[in-house]
Amino acid sequence: MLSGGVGGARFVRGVVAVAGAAATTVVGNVGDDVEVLGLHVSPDLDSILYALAGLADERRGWGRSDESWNALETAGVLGGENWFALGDRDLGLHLVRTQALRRGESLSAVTARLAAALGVETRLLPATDDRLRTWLATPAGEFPFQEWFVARGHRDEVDAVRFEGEDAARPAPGVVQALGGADLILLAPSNPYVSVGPILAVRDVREALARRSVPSVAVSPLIGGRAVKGPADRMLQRLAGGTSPRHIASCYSGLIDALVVDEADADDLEGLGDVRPIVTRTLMSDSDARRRLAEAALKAGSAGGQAAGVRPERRGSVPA
Ligand code: FO1
Repeated sequence: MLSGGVGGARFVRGVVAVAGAAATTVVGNVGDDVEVLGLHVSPDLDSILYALAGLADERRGWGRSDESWNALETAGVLGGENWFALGDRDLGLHLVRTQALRRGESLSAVTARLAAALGVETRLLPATDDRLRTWLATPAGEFPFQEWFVARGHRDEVDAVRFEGEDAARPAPGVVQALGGADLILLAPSNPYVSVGPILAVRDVREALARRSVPSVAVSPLIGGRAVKGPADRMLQRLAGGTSPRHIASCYSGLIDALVVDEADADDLEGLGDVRPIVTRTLMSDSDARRRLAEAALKAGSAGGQAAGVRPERRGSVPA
């Protein structure tokens, strides 16, 4: 599964509940990684880690539950950075990760260690160990992802998205092998531009997906053309020309065989071409809803007879 943070992490939990931790590999976005107070923060990897470890703040969708903010408050009083809310519990993870990276450990190696320490059995791989950063061009100038998203509250319309480092970025160890050996590939209901986009900006990852021999199923992050949270709808409107299922599918041209959309979008399924629509309820309001959505996506893949180039012997082999 390719996944961004908040919505992606919820979907990852559903997939793991249905398919099992050992059967699932998650490739996470690192384009919104940021250095704050000298610490390396990987928000999307952490949202997935915390979700799978049962430590996530479910309402916010990022950071940890039962969080306190004493260190951040002190940093603010002392004139340090406090625009990016790092909680006390969360900070512990950033300290360990940053120290490991400074010692020369790769992001994928330290992520695996953190996952194991938190009891997470699902394999979580960053898309790349190399530096890859998302930048947004807006009428007010170009901003790194978190400056646009958090500091400016993603209020600026986006004219273009750029991935610094994409030419040199190689997939992290295991990513291409996971895609090549999968029974099914899922694209989580994450923002196609800034959450899945940076993963696909790693050339070898995109190429592995383009030459897949198994079904690839994306889940739309929009319901009735609107984002549940965040700027995905505004970005699609401006960059793709609309917020219908076909506009989502256009972000993944040649990379998906089916698109899971909400019932609210069922009347708007024209223009999908070869992409098979699967209509279901996509709002992940609780664990049952997450599981139902995961089941629909897994079923879409295992019944993927219309997918071009699907190896027949691999169909239907997804554990459920
Ligand atoms: N999102 C916010 O809107 N404001 C924050 O202050 C903030 C802090 C933060 C700290 C750690 C972390 O793992 C995530 C955090 N997020 C925050 C979420 C994050 O910016 C975005 O949700 C993702 O980068 C987009 O997927």
